[in-house]
Amino acid sequence: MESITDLAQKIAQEKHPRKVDKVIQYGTAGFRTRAENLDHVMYRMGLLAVLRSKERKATIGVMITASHNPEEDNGVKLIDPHGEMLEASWEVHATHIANVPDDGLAESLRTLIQKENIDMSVEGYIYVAKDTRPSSSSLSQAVMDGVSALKTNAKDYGLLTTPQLHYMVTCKNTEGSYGTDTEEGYYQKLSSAFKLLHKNVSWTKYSPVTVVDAANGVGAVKLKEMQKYIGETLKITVYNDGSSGKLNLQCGADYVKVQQKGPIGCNADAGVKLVSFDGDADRIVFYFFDKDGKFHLLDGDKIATLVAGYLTNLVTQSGLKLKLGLVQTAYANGSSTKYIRQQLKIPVACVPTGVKHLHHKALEYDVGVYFEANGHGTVVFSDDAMNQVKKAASDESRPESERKGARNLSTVIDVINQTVGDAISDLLLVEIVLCVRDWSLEDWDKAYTDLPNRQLKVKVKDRTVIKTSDAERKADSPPGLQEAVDSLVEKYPSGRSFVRPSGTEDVVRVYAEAETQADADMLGYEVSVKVYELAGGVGDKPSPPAK
Ligand code: NG1
Ligand code: ZN
Repeated sequence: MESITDLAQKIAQEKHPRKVDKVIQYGTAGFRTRAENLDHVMYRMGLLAVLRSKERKATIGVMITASHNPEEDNGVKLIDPHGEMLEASWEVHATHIANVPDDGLAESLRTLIQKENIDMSVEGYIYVAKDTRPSSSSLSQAVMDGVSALKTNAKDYGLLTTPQLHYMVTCKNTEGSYGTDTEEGYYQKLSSAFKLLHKNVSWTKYSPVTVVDAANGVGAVKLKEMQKYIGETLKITVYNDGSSGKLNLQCGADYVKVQQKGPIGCNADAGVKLVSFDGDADRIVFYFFDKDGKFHLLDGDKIATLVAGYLTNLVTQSGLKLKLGLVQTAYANGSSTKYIRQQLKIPVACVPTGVKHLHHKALEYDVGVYFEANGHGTVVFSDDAMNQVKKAASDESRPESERKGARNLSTVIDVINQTVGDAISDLLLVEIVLCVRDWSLEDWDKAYTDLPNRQLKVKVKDRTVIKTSDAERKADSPPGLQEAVDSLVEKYPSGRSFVRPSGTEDVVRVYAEAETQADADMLGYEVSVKVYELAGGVGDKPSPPAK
């Protein structure tokens, strides 16, 4: 009799053969490449999700998206039981299973089952969702085929934002204690808490009107849905909503952050609160134009400081002794780090790029705020902190002011999607803080001034020749590169620069900041040239900044 793994291989050969030889890696955000090369990978990730589910004895999520990448790309990532990113050791399994030749698939599955000691009689369960890319439907079907090849059931949510799927997985695996694993459950939980916090606050400078560029992605659909639950409390206008433009093309959080300008279709009056999501709505940035038409960006660093400042106040008010910390990456603007240390006086840690590193570090605090400069981030509360807050909120022996602080804290927790960065949830969270503080975006922006900065990409033959340490702030190889960067940095007041291989694109990223934009641009350029020369640049040499 044919075994189940042989059968899975047969289906792979017949319906989802591997047509590309190029090895694909499970990177910082799962597999990501041109959509036409992903069918076999999707099928195999359906298989792998089942094995992970049986091994963990829990529901596993599979999200089909390539986030802020162009529409032609797609990708897939697995979501572990508590809504977190797939464990690193399984990333290695994922890479192996995705790349093995068709005729070796059954054997590889058996080896994995044995290695991880998986009890195949355990019933697995898979949650699947996708973004709005044209390729997502058929790729999602390939995942479903993989799941059913191993005789396992799946729930296909259809379109969801990435953070919504993380949320569903967590709800399911906590048997509802985190929330209800339906879209309605998600909107209800977040919007009720939001409305409660917004109630009875009066303002003069805050504006409950927000204009959102949804990157022509899934966030548009879901934000419009959320608006129905929020009602009049916050008036959201959505554009770049997929009705005409292309996904992530000249729009979205990544475009706005990297280009440091508004997206296509953006023509707002001075001071209007503007927001961009990315293609799968796990990133958010805010911005506005001042009276002189100058663009002001409030990125992930600014969101982190705003939220951390607010939570610190609530913690103090509640009288609870909770340790709050903030986590950033090397991309965090130097001014933000200085502001957090000197003004907010909150401990701040720096970790390598990639949400899993930030999330993991944030869990070390009672209240861990983490944000990448690009706008991906959230807040995590330890179980103990959540219990303390809940208890304090109704503890009659505490003064009313402390109970009020704890009550507010407890409600804020429900606005936050703790499982992963979530543009919709972060939007509501920021609105609450701005409203309570009675701040316009100008007021928020005044907290500190970003050092001018520049992000560049350099194409090299093999980006893995660049090895980094010290949370990616130092390049240990190729030889001589770090020394070259150091001596360039020295030339510029407040200069800082680092290089690292991207985990999602075949490029080396260069970051530079300095006291003036011209210096940041020049430093970025000079470092790019060094990368090109010392790390095997291909194609055109980096070109100098336009004068
Ligand atoms: P890479 O391509 O490894 O730089 C980018 C972002 C990360 C993270 C991932 C996942 C920058 C500089 N890098 O990673 O922060 O968000 O994508 O989407 O923004
Ligand atoms: Zn994204």
